[in-house]
Amino acid sequence: MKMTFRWYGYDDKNTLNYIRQIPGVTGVVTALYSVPVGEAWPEEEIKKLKEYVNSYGLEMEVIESVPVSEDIKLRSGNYKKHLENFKANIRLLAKYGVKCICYNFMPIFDWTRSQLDHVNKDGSQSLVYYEEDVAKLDPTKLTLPGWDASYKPEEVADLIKKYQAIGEEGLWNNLKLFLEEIIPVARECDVLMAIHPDDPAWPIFGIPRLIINEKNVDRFLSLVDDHYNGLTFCTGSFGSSPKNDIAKMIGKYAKMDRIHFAHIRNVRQLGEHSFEEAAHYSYDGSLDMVKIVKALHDAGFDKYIRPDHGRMIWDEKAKPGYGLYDRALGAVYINGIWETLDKTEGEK
Ligand SMILES: [Mn+2]
Repeated sequence: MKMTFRWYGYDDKNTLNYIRQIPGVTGVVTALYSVPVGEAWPEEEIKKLKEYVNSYGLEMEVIESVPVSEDIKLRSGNYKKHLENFKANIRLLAKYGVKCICYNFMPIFDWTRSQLDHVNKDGSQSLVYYEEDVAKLDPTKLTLPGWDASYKPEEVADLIKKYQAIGEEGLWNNLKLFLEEIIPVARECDVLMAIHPDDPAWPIFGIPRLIINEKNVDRFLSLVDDHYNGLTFCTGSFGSSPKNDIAKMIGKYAKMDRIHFAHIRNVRQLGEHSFEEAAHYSYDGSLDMVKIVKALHDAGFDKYIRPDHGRMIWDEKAKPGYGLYDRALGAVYINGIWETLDKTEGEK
Protein backbone atom coordinates (compact mmCIF):
# COMPACT_ATOMS: atom_id res chain seq x y z
CA MET A 1 0.00 0.00 0.00
CA LYS A 2 0.97 3.59 -0.37
CA MET A 3 0.46 5.89 2.63
CA THR A 4 -0.79 9.31 1.58
CA PHE A 5 -1.92 12.47 3.37
CA ARG A 6 -4.55 15.00 2.41
CA TRP A 7 -3.15 18.41 1.50
CA TYR A 8 -5.35 21.39 0.64
CA GLY A 9 -2.94 23.12 -1.72
CA TYR A 10 -0.53 26.03 -1.55
CA ASP A 11 -2.40 27.81 1.25
CA ASP A 12 -2.59 24.75 3.52
CA LYS A 13 -0.67 25.58 6.69
CA ASN A 14 0.24 21.90 6.85
CA THR A 15 3.02 22.38 4.33
CA LEU A 16 4.49 19.73 2.07
CA ASN A 17 7.68 20.11 4.06
CA TYR A 18 5.81 19.01 7.20
CA ILE A 19 3.98 16.24 5.38
CA ARG A 20 7.13 14.69 3.92
CA GLN A 21 8.55 14.43 7.43
CA ILE A 22 5.80 12.03 8.57
CA PRO A 23 7.41 8.57 8.51
CA GLY A 24 6.11 6.42 5.67
CA VAL A 25 4.08 9.07 3.83
CA THR A 26 4.99 9.00 0.14
CA GLY A 27 2.32 11.12 -1.47
CA VAL A 28 -0.42 13.68 -1.05
CA VAL A 29 -4.09 13.57 -1.90
CA THR A 30 -5.21 16.93 -3.22
CA ALA A 31 -7.34 18.81 -5.76
CA LEU A 32 -7.75 22.17 -7.45
CA TYR A 33 -10.06 23.48 -4.77
CA SER A 34 -10.59 26.87 -6.41
CA VAL A 35 -12.27 25.57 -9.58
CA PRO A 36 -16.08 25.89 -9.35
CA VAL A 37 -18.00 22.59 -9.25
CA GLY A 38 -18.80 21.33 -12.75
CA GLU A 39 -16.04 23.28 -14.50
CA ALA A 40 -13.07 21.93 -16.44
CA TRP A 41 -9.76 22.09 -14.59
CA PRO A 42 -7.09 24.24 -16.27
CA GLU A 43 -4.19 22.11 -17.53
CA GLU A 44 -1.57 24.67 -16.49
CA GLU A 45 -2.82 24.53 -12.88
CA ILE A 46 -2.70 20.73 -12.76
CA LYS A 47 0.82 20.72 -14.18
CA LYS A 48 1.99 23.38 -11.73
CA LEU A 49 0.46 21.55 -8.77
CA LYS A 50 2.04 18.24 -9.74
CA GLU A 51 5.47 19.81 -10.21
CA TYR A 52 5.19 21.58 -6.87
CA VAL A 53 4.24 18.35 -5.05
CA ASN A 54 6.96 16.38 -6.81
CA SER A 55 9.55 19.03 -5.91
CA TYR A 56 9.11 17.93 -2.28
CA GLY A 57 9.75 14.29 -3.17
CA LEU A 58 6.03 13.47 -2.83
CA GLU A 59 3.67 11.86 -5.34
CA MET A 60 0.34 13.22 -6.53
CA GLU A 61 -1.40 10.05 -7.70
CA VAL A 62 -4.73 10.53 -5.92
CA ILE A 63 -7.17 13.40 -6.41
CA GLU A 64 -9.82 14.09 -3.77
CA SER A 65 -12.15 15.14 -5.07
CA VAL A 66 -13.30 15.88 -8.56
CA PRO A 67 -16.72 17.09 -7.39
CA VAL A 68 -19.89 15.92 -9.11
CA SER A 69 -22.30 18.82 -9.65
CA GLU A 70 -25.88 18.82 -8.39
CA ASP A 71 -26.89 19.15 -12.07
CA ILE A 72 -25.22 15.80 -12.83
CA LYS A 73 -26.74 14.15 -9.75
CA LEU A 74 -30.17 15.45 -10.71
CA ARG A 75 -29.62 15.13 -14.48
CA SER A 76 -30.95 18.61 -15.03
CA GLY A 77 -29.65 22.05 -15.99
CA ASN A 78 -26.09 21.98 -17.31
CA TYR A 79 -25.49 18.29 -16.66
CA LYS A 80 -24.36 17.50 -20.22
CA LYS A 81 -21.69 20.19 -20.14
CA HIS A 82 -20.62 19.14 -16.64
CA LEU A 83 -20.29 15.51 -17.74
CA GLU A 84 -18.04 16.54 -20.61
CA ASN A 85 -15.95 18.59 -18.18
CA PHE A 86 -15.75 15.64 -15.79
CA LYS A 87 -14.47 13.40 -18.57
CA ALA A 88 -11.98 16.05 -19.67
CA ASN A 89 -10.74 16.27 -16.08
CA ILE A 90 -10.15 12.51 -15.95
CA ARG A 91 -8.14 12.69 -19.18
CA LEU A 92 -6.05 15.63 -18.07
CA LEU A 93 -5.35 14.22 -14.61
CA ALA A 94 -4.26 10.92 -16.19
CA LYS A 95 -1.85 12.86 -18.38
CA TYR A 96 -0.18 14.18 -15.22
CA GLY A 97 0.22 10.82 -13.53
CA VAL A 98 -2.98 10.64 -11.48
CA LYS A 99 -4.00 7.02 -10.89
CA CYS A 100 -7.06 7.36 -8.69
CA ILE A 101 -9.93 9.87 -8.44
CA CYS A 102 -12.14 10.12 -5.38
CA TYR A 103 -15.61 11.63 -5.77
CA ASN A 104 -18.95 11.30 -4.06
CA PHE A 105 -22.60 11.25 -5.01
CA MET A 106 -24.03 12.79 -1.83
CA PRO A 107 -26.95 15.09 -2.58
CA ILE A 108 -26.28 18.74 -1.57
CA PHE A 109 -24.69 18.06 1.79
CA ASP A 110 -21.24 16.59 1.99
CA TRP A 111 -20.20 15.18 5.38
CA THR A 112 -22.49 16.47 8.10
CA ARG A 113 -21.82 17.09 11.81
CA SER A 114 -23.69 18.86 14.60
CA GLN A 115 -20.54 20.31 16.20
CA LEU A 116 -16.95 20.74 15.04
CA ASP A 117 -15.23 21.48 18.34
CA HIS A 118 -16.64 19.06 20.89
CA VAL A 119 -14.23 18.93 23.84
CA ASN A 120 -13.26 15.38 24.80
CA LYS A 121 -12.33 14.24 28.33
CA ASP A 122 -8.62 14.61 27.54
CA GLY A 123 -9.05 18.22 26.32
CA SER A 124 -8.74 17.38 22.62
CA GLN A 125 -11.52 18.46 20.25
CA SER A 126 -13.51 16.31 17.83
CA LEU A 127 -16.23 16.57 15.24
CA VAL A 128 -19.44 15.01 16.51
CA TYR A 129 -22.88 14.11 15.20
CA TYR A 130 -25.66 14.08 17.75
CA GLU A 131 -28.99 13.13 16.22
CA GLU A 132 -30.99 15.38 18.55
CA ASP A 133 -28.90 18.43 17.58
CA VAL A 134 -29.05 17.69 13.85
CA ALA A 135 -32.85 17.50 14.14
CA LYS A 136 -32.85 21.17 15.26
CA LEU A 137 -30.77 22.39 12.30
CA ASP A 138 -32.23 24.25 9.35
CA PRO A 139 -30.63 22.48 6.35
CA THR A 140 -31.12 25.51 4.10
CA LYS A 141 -28.85 27.62 6.34
CA LEU A 142 -26.28 24.97 7.12
CA THR A 143 -22.69 25.37 6.05
CA LEU A 144 -19.65 23.34 7.01
CA PRO A 145 -16.00 23.68 5.97
CA GLY A 146 -15.33 21.99 2.65
CA TRP A 147 -18.89 22.27 1.45
CA ASP A 148 -19.88 24.03 -1.71
CA ALA A 149 -21.02 27.32 -0.15
CA SER A 150 -22.24 28.85 -3.40
CA TYR A 151 -25.93 28.10 -2.78
CA LYS A 152 -28.35 30.57 -1.20
CA PRO A 153 -30.91 29.22 1.34
CA GLU A 154 -33.77 29.37 -1.21
CA GLU A 155 -31.64 27.45 -3.72
CA VAL A 156 -30.88 24.77 -1.14
CA ALA A 157 -34.61 24.50 -0.34
CA ASP A 158 -35.29 24.06 -4.04
CA LEU A 159 -32.58 21.38 -4.38
CA ILE A 160 -33.96 19.47 -1.39
CA LYS A 161 -37.39 19.42 -3.08
CA LYS A 162 -35.85 18.15 -6.32
CA TYR A 163 -34.07 15.27 -4.58
CA GLN A 164 -37.18 14.37 -2.66
CA ALA A 165 -39.09 14.33 -5.95
CA ILE A 166 -36.68 11.93 -7.72
CA GLY A 167 -36.38 9.78 -4.59
CA GLU A 168 -33.87 7.04 -3.90
CA GLU A 169 -34.57 5.08 -7.11
CA GLY A 170 -34.26 8.21 -9.22
CA LEU A 171 -30.89 8.92 -7.64
CA TRP A 172 -29.70 5.32 -8.26
CA ASN A 173 -30.69 5.71 -11.87
CA ASN A 174 -28.79 8.98 -12.24
CA LEU A 175 -25.73 7.40 -10.62
CA LYS A 176 -25.88 4.51 -13.08
CA LEU A 177 -26.13 6.89 -16.04
CA PHE A 178 -23.18 8.89 -14.67
CA LEU A 179 -21.06 5.72 -14.31
CA GLU A 180 -21.94 4.53 -17.80
CA GLU A 181 -20.52 7.80 -19.14
CA ILE A 182 -17.35 8.10 -17.08
CA ILE A 183 -16.13 4.55 -16.41
CA PRO A 184 -15.22 3.87 -20.06
CA VAL A 185 -13.13 7.07 -20.03
CA ALA A 186 -11.47 6.04 -16.76
CA ARG A 187 -10.67 2.63 -18.23
CA GLU A 188 -9.22 4.15 -21.38
CA CYS A 189 -7.02 6.47 -19.24
CA ASP A 190 -6.19 3.81 -16.62
CA VAL A 191 -7.57 5.95 -13.79
CA LEU A 192 -9.34 4.16 -10.94
CA MET A 193 -12.62 5.82 -9.95
CA ALA A 194 -13.32 5.59 -6.23
CA ILE A 195 -16.66 6.73 -4.84
CA HIS A 196 -16.66 8.00 -1.26
CA PRO A 197 -19.52 6.74 0.93
CA ASP A 198 -22.16 9.08 2.30
CA ASP A 199 -21.28 10.46 5.70
CA PRO A 200 -23.12 9.77 7.96
CA ALA A 201 -24.33 6.40 6.65
CA TRP A 202 -28.06 7.16 6.68
CA PRO A 203 -30.42 9.56 4.90
CA ILE A 204 -30.51 13.08 6.37
CA PHE A 205 -33.04 15.92 6.04
CA GLY A 206 -35.40 13.62 4.15
CA ILE A 207 -33.03 13.30 1.17
CA PRO A 208 -31.91 9.91 -0.16
CA ARG A 209 -28.33 8.78 0.40
CA LEU A 210 -26.99 5.72 -1.42
CA ILE A 211 -23.51 4.55 -0.45
CA ILE A 212 -24.26 3.65 3.15
CA ASN A 213 -24.14 -0.13 3.69
CA GLU A 214 -23.05 -3.48 2.22
CA LYS A 215 -26.27 -4.10 0.34
CA ASN A 216 -26.04 -0.74 -1.39
CA VAL A 217 -22.33 -1.09 -2.12
CA ASP A 218 -23.05 -4.44 -3.80
CA ARG A 219 -25.66 -2.71 -5.88
CA PHE A 220 -23.30 0.16 -6.70
CA LEU A 221 -20.52 -2.16 -7.89
CA SER A 222 -22.92 -4.05 -10.12
CA LEU A 223 -24.32 -0.89 -11.76
CA VAL A 224 -21.22 -0.93 -13.91
CA ASP A 225 -19.35 -4.11 -13.10
CA ASP A 226 -15.88 -2.92 -14.01
CA HIS A 227 -12.61 -2.86 -12.10
CA TYR A 228 -12.37 0.89 -12.73
CA ASN A 229 -15.65 1.42 -10.89
CA GLY A 230 -14.48 1.14 -7.30
CA LEU A 231 -14.58 2.52 -3.80
CA THR A 232 -12.93 4.95 -1.48
CA PHE A 233 -13.55 2.78 1.56
CA CYS A 234 -13.96 5.29 4.40
CA THR A 235 -14.07 3.38 7.68
CA GLY A 236 -15.35 6.40 9.60
CA SER A 237 -18.25 7.03 7.21
CA PHE A 238 -19.46 3.43 7.00
CA GLY A 239 -18.51 3.06 10.67
CA SER A 240 -20.83 5.86 11.76
CA SER A 241 -23.51 3.17 11.77
CA PRO A 242 -23.14 0.21 14.16
CA LYS A 243 -25.10 -1.85 11.61
CA ASN A 244 -22.09 -2.00 9.29
CA ASP A 245 -19.46 -4.68 9.94
CA ILE A 246 -16.46 -2.67 8.77
CA ALA A 247 -13.77 -5.39 8.88
CA LYS A 248 -16.03 -7.78 6.97
CA MET A 249 -16.94 -5.19 4.33
CA ILE A 250 -13.39 -3.95 3.78
CA GLY A 251 -12.08 -7.53 3.49
CA LYS A 252 -14.79 -8.48 1.03
CA TYR A 253 -14.32 -5.51 -1.31
CA ALA A 254 -10.52 -5.60 -1.07
CA LYS A 255 -10.56 -9.27 -2.13
CA MET A 256 -12.70 -8.24 -5.10
CA ASP A 257 -9.99 -5.62 -5.87
CA ARG A 258 -12.62 -2.88 -5.90
CA ILE A 259 -11.11 -0.73 -3.14
CA HIS A 260 -8.79 1.77 -4.77
CA PHE A 261 -8.38 4.16 -1.87
CA ALA A 262 -8.97 3.72 1.86
CA HIS A 263 -9.68 6.39 4.46
CA ILE A 264 -8.77 4.80 7.75
CA ARG A 265 -10.06 6.35 10.97
CA ASN A 266 -11.92 5.40 14.10
CA VAL A 267 -15.27 6.61 15.37
CA ARG A 268 -17.15 6.26 18.66
CA GLN A 269 -20.68 5.06 17.90
CA LEU A 270 -23.37 6.35 20.27
CA GLY A 271 -26.46 4.36 19.50
CA GLU A 272 -27.80 4.06 16.01
CA HIS A 273 -27.60 7.61 14.68
CA SER A 274 -25.06 9.52 16.76
CA PHE A 275 -21.28 9.38 16.95
CA GLU A 276 -18.10 11.17 17.95
CA GLU A 277 -14.90 11.13 15.92
CA ALA A 278 -12.14 9.46 17.93
CA ALA A 279 -8.36 9.06 17.74
CA HIS A 280 -7.30 6.41 15.25
CA TYR A 281 -6.32 4.01 18.06
CA SER A 282 -8.78 1.08 18.41
CA TYR A 283 -9.42 1.53 22.13
CA ASP A 284 -10.46 5.15 21.65
CA GLY A 285 -13.47 4.26 19.51
CA SER A 286 -15.81 1.50 18.34
CA LEU A 287 -13.78 0.09 15.42
CA ASP A 288 -11.12 -2.61 15.65
CA MET A 289 -8.38 -0.96 13.61
CA VAL A 290 -6.08 -4.00 13.62
CA LYS A 291 -8.85 -6.17 12.24
CA ILE A 292 -9.61 -3.54 9.58
CA VAL A 293 -6.00 -3.02 8.49
CA LYS A 294 -5.40 -6.80 8.60
CA ALA A 295 -8.36 -7.37 6.28
CA LEU A 296 -6.73 -5.05 3.73
CA HIS A 297 -3.31 -6.62 4.27
CA ASP A 298 -4.67 -10.18 3.92
CA ALA A 299 -6.23 -9.20 0.59
CA GLY A 300 -2.85 -8.01 -0.69
CA PHE A 301 -4.04 -4.40 -0.87
CA ASP A 302 -1.50 -2.42 -2.90
CA LYS A 303 -3.31 0.88 -3.44
CA TYR A 304 -3.72 4.09 -1.46
CA ILE A 305 -4.46 4.70 2.20
CA ARG A 306 -4.70 7.95 4.07
CA PRO A 307 -5.44 8.70 7.69
CA ASP A 308 -8.75 10.50 7.87
CA HIS A 309 -10.10 13.22 10.15
CA GLY A 310 -8.03 13.81 13.24
CA ARG A 311 -8.86 15.44 16.54
CA MET A 312 -7.49 18.89 17.31
CA ILE A 313 -4.68 18.30 19.82
CA TRP A 314 -1.75 20.21 21.35
CA ASP A 315 -3.56 23.55 20.89
CA GLU A 316 -3.38 23.28 17.12
CA LYS A 317 -5.68 25.62 15.18
CA ALA A 318 -6.64 24.22 11.79
CA LYS A 319 -9.47 23.29 9.48
CA PRO A 320 -11.75 20.99 11.57
CA GLY A 321 -10.67 17.37 11.11
CA TYR A 322 -7.60 18.39 9.14
CA GLY A 323 -4.90 19.41 11.58
CA LEU A 324 -1.41 18.04 11.19
CA TYR A 325 -0.72 16.35 14.51
CA ASP A 326 -3.49 13.84 15.05
CA ARG A 327 -3.58 12.80 11.41
CA ALA A 328 0.20 12.28 11.50
CA LEU A 329 -0.28 10.08 14.58
CA GLY A 330 -2.93 8.19 12.62
CA ALA A 331 -0.63 7.65 9.63
CA VAL A 332 2.17 6.36 11.84
CA TYR A 333 -0.21 4.11 13.79
CA ILE A 334 -1.58 2.54 10.59
CA ASN A 335 1.96 2.14 9.25
CA GLY A 336 2.89 0.44 12.52
CA ILE A 337 0.08 -2.07 12.16
CA TRP A 338 1.03 -2.67 8.53
CA GLU A 339 4.72 -3.21 9.34
CA THR A 340 3.81 -5.65 12.09
CA LEU A 341 1.61 -7.62 9.69
CA ASP A 342 4.34 -7.60 7.03
CA LYS A 343 6.93 -8.91 9.45
CA THR A 344 4.88 -11.45 11.34
CA GLU A 345 3.63 -12.88 8.07
CA GLY A 346 7.20 -13.31 6.93
CA GLU A 347 7.88 -15.35 10.07
CA LYS A 348 5.12 -17.86 9.40
MN1 LIG B 1 -13.50 9.78 4.39
